[in-house]
Amino acid sequence: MHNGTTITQFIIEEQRHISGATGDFTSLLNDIVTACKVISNMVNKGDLIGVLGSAGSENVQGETQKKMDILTNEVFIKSNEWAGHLAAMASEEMDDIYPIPEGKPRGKYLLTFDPLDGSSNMDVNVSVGTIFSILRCPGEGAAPTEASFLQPGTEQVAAGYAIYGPSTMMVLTTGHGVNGFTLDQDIGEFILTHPNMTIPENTREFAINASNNRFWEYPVQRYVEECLAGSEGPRGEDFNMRWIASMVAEVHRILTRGGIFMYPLDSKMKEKGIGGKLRLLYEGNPMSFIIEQAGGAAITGRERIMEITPNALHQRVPVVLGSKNEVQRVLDYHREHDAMDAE
Ligand code: AHM
Ligand code: MG
Repeated sequence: MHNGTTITQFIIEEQRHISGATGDFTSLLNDIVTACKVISNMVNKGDLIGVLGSAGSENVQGETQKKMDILTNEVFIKSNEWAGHLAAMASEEMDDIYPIPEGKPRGKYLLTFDPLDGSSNMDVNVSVGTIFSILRCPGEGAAPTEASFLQPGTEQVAAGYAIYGPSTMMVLTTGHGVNGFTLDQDIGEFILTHPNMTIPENTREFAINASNNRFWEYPVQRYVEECLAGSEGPRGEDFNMRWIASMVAEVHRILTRGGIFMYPLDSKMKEKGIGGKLRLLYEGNPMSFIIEQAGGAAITGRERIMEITPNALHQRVPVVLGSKNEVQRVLDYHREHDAMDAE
């Protein structure tokens, strides 16, 4: 018998404080949790069930899909389409929105997700994760369209991620702080192990794919250069660096011990006409909600990510998130640079 609080118990108790809660939301979260348990099991079995490697197809963003991208997308749809809580879903792995099919009850929420973020890490057995966000469907029962999803991140009702690492964890916010749960494989339940996760305001650890250095804008180059100069540079302190190429793992580290994560805008993206690497609806917004709820900050470099009104389902944004004071510094560097440019 475990003595901890299960994620279901936690959500039910949290919802009790919300007047007018119907139980719909609790039940939706439960279905998401189930989907993540199924994905955890698949990730864990790996090549034993032949799920590694490429699927030979491309997603809407022209990225090669892994077999697991497609399979985990399917798991999320099957787990969440039947119960009547959702009006539609949107995923990094689907070109268009997925309205709840005819014949199934339609609910009041929208779900966006990246079913397996960092999936290129699957083949090398490094942590991957699932990211999700819940919005209300606007328009009082009207059929959902792509426009229904184009809401700023400040409208999110909940966001979370599951990380499939040495242990499987679920980290969740409903706008009242951030809590982490660890999957007890023996009983198949997520148990509250990390209540009230908070990010230290200061850090001496940064994460960025430094191979893109020559393509970055000056403010990012300046920030990283100063970190690298360490105790001999203007910061007067040595910094540590990490790059896992798995945003979920990166964010999880920051929630655990602080840090700053950056996937900034660069000249290669500008040439391609895209606004960043990471997607606003499936990665930027949910992670920003979690980071802010844990006391951190999340910006594009120039503005708060959650205040952007999306203009397309698969819109991409630059992402700078983590410990508040470092994120503020990156913002200041962009402002100084832009002000000089304007002179
Ligand atoms: P994905 O959703 O296709 O997996 O891409 C997102 C991932 C993030 O998890 C990670 O931070 C980034 O891509 C890594 O990019 P790079 O390979 O350029 O370092
Ligand atoms: Mg992703």
